[in-house]
Amino acid sequence: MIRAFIFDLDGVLTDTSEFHYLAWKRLAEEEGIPFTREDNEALRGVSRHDSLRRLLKGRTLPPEQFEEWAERKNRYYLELIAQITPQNLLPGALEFLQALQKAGLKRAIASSSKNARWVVERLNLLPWVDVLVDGTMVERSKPAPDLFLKAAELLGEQPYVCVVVEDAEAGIEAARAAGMRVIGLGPRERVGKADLVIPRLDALGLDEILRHLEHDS
Ligand code: B16
Ligand code: MG
Repeated sequence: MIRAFIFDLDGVLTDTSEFHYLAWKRLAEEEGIPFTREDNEALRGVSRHDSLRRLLKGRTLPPEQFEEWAERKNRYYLELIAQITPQNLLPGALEFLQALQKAGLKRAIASSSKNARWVVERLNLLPWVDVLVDGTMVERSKPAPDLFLKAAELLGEQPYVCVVVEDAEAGIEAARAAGMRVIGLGPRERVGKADLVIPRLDALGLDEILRHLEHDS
């Protein structure tokens, strides 16, 4: 029985992952640290501080400098997302939320991002979800299950009736740790550990997705 869907934000409902990449890249160039698109793949769904630790690849910084770098990256990110509108929704995102609402299924967004509320407001998505959980509301970020468990709690549902939609390896791990089924969006190398892998949200209809997930459980 499936009663609720919990969506990741960056990379699932909107493509802010590109803006995260450009902001980290700018910081890395300023500081003379090599940083490629491939390096950025490992940062999907990972919190700001954990991302900076990965970008540093074992190098350490004094705490104050670490904070300054994290804040600088965030400033660059905020500059890039200042112009976000509902046109930045990924194909099928709004339609999928609408189909869920029509089918009487609950909807939440659970993002590691501390900027998630602002982005969700700009995308005009608040009317389509029951619950929004962001990186300011839990201690541990993905791959810990906390964001998804918090979303289930606020939805008033048990984890086993929830389905997570994720684009990140860390997010899929988090959903599994929460005891939820998970749909992976993107290439198998990245999201192959999900229960169902699809290239993008508009690739399958809701009925077909539910059939796949219920058949496999
Ligand atoms: P912020 P998600 C994640 O969002 C991003 O995928 C990840 O790249 C980012 O570092 C993280 O949010 C924290 O974001 O710096 O805005 O707090 O994929 O969980 O929606
Ligand atoms: Mg994501």
